[in-house]
Amino acid sequence: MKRILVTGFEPFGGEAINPSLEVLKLLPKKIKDFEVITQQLPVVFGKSLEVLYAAIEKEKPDAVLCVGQAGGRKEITVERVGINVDDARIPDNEDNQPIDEKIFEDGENAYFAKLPIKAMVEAMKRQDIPAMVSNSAGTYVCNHLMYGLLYYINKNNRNLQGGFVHIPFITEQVKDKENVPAMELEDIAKGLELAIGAMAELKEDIKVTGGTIY
Ligand code: PCA
Repeated sequence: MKRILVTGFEPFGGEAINPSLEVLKLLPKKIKDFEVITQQLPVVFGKSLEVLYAAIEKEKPDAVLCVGQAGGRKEITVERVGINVDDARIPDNEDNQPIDEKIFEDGENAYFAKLPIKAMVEAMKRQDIPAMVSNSAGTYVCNHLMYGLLYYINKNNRNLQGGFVHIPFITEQVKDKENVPAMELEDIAKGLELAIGAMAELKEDIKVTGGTIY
């Protein structure tokens, strides 16, 4: 059986929870022909990647899907690209706040996700889970992790499938916030299961548009 490593982040930015961590608890142990392994990561530049690399070396997965919270987004967004820059809007959980620093000096400017991103989005939308392709994972710890994963894949293990999914706030996080979109945790879990199912079935992506003007 193939193995997929799915990661989630600890809370950050003043939030009590991070849905990316909560959702790991709801994922089935098996999805299609993937056995699911989960890993919690710190919201810390550098350290998040160290923990990710150690988990990859230990578990030797066939695929890695990293998940993070993107508060304010309405849909589950499958990220297309990771870029070689850290530019932190707020300090991370250990008070690091890099500004315009390269993640890896010897890395490309950007790496594309090694995932069938369109097929993952379509699998979710078909079951009425709001989903779209995102063309920017930002410049905080999530982009740092995505870029670092793809750097690792490009340098060390080209057979590994890997990429990143951002998820919205869940309903309980927006009770005291005005006009901030959210999804039910159960729907996010269902969406991720469908997206991972598409990863299990496809190496090549499907041809549908994921372009946006903004
Ligand atoms: N979201 C942050 C980092 C951790 C998380 O869950 C981000 O989008 O960069």
